[in-house]
Amino acid sequence: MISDTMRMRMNQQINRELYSAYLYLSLSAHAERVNLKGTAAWFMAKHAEEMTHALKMYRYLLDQDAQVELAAVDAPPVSPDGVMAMFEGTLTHEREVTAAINDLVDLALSEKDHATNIFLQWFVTEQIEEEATVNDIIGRLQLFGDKGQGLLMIDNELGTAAKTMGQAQAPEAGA
Ligand code: OFO
Repeated sequence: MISDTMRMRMNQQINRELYSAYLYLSLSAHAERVNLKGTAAWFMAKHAEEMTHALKMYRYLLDQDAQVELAAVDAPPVSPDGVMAMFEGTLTHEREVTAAINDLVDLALSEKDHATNIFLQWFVTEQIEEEATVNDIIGRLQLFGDKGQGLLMIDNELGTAAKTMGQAQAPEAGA
């Protein structure tokens, strides 16, 4: 049993996770259109990850006999030009998600809601990893360049990373 406030806030977080999935799907499409296939695959894998985050929360609410209330998902912004801007935007977004997760943990603690607190710890850890991964990509873009050979190398790395990140891959062009 969770409080009405927690139910409402968890539903808002489901919406935020779905928005994240939508944002990364949009970035994947943009990357593919500018021929960054590895980057497109990486954002597609991120899209799949965010869907699993939303579904974890969805499952938690149902397991707590709480209502799932799906709201409209905002449209993502027009994707920025340049791979650096794409990853900087991703980092900014993930930091906002981290703050939202931390707020949820604060609420769980203030309500002495131990079950939700334990449930949310997985997300706390996940956000550390997500921010670190994106920070690392930005660092490599700064080091090797976000154009020409440096970008080609990093795009290849992102394509390889996408394979280990999950099931989802950017659909083959023309498939
Ligand atoms: Fe769901 O972790 Fe990113 O947003």
